[in-house]
Amino acid sequence: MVLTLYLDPISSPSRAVLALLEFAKIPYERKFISFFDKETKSPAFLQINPLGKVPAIDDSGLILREHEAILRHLVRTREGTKAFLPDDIKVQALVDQYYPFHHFAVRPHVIHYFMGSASLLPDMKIIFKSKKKNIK
Ligand SMILES: N[C@@H](CCC(=O)N[C@@H](CS)C(=O)NCC(=O)O)C(=O)O
Repeated sequence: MVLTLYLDPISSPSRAVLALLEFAKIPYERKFISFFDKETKSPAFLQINPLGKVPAIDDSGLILREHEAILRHLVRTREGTKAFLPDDIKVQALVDQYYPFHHFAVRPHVIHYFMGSASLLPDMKIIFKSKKKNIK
C-alpha cells in the first residue's frame, strides 16, 4: 500500500514532508486538502486528523500528523533517507534545535510575506516590502 500524503502546498509543514518524499524518491500519492476552502475541517479529513491540520500521512494504516513526527518516521522506515537525518547525535541535536527556531522565528514572518499580510514586525515589513517589489 503506497503512502498517502495529505497536504496543502501553501502549508510549510506540508512542504517539509513533500520535500523529503521527493528528494528521497519515496513512492507516495498526494491528496490535496485546501486550507482556504476549509477542507482541513471537512468531516472526511477530520477522520484523518481530528485537529483539522495538514500535513498528515497514512502509511499502511498508520495515520500520523505533526510534520516533525512524520519526517522522523520516514527516516526510520525508508531507505535512502539517512542523509536527511544522520545517526550522529550532534547533528540530530542541531536539527532538533532548528525545528522550533523555524516555527517561532522564521515561519511567522515568512508566512505573512507570502500571504501579503501587513502584520509583520516593523523591521521585517521594510525588508519584505522591498523584496516583494523585486519579485514582480
Ligand atoms: N504542528 C503542526 C502544524 C500543522 C499546521 O499548523 N497546519 C496548518 C497549515 S500550515 C493547517 O493545516 N491549518 C488548517 C486550519 O487551521 O484549518 C505540524 O507541525 O505539522
